[in-house]
Amino acid sequence: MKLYYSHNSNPRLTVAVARYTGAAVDFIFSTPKHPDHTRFFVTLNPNASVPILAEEGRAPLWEADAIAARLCQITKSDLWPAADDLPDLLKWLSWTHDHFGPPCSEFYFENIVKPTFTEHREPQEVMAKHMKNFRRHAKMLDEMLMGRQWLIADKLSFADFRVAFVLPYAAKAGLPLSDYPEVQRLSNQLDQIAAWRAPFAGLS
Ligand SMILES: N[C@@H](CCC(=O)N[C@@H](CS)C(=O)NCC(=O)O)C(=O)O
Repeated sequence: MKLYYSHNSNPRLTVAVARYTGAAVDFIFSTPKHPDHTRFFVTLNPNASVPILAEEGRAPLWEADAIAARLCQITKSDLWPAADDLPDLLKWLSWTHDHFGPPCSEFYFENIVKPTFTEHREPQEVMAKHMKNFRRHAKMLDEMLMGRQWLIADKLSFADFRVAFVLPYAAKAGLPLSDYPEVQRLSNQLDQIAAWRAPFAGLS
């Protein structure tokens, strides 16, 4: 079973899950957007993006959350919450994708990805709008974390991994985590877990 990954946020999430669950995967460092490589990657994922999980006898699986689900299924890991807690997991996945993730991704793209290929920067007022959006949702997450260690059933789960997908990059992205002490705490707690803190250890 191969996990095609890069060092960006969604692949990082799946490498962390693979490491955490101990799934027997071969990690394949990938550059799917490289013009010489895209043709191969679209055969695995029509979006030509990573992560992709290629498992013998099954269609290649793309989308980080789906790959996390599959890795937890294979390893029987309780990182994927039990049936009773699935609605809560879906709530946090949906909230991250629709609300918290987009402003995080704007900063990630502007300050981490864009400098690798262009000098163009968004006008300050555009980034200020994204910052307002980030602050609104970070405040909500901060409030939701008060009085609980983890998001679901006070037990580490993939919900914590997903909402935190961009937190390891917060400093470089310019996200003011320290203004949100509970979110900062979640990030610090996750950093106690080697698979999360250093998912690429020993890999290219
Ligand atoms: N919705 C997809 C997003 C996949 C995606 O956007 N992948 C980006 C990295 S985050 C990618 O392949 N970029 C090219 C690269 O990393 O080389 C998921 O959850 O997996």
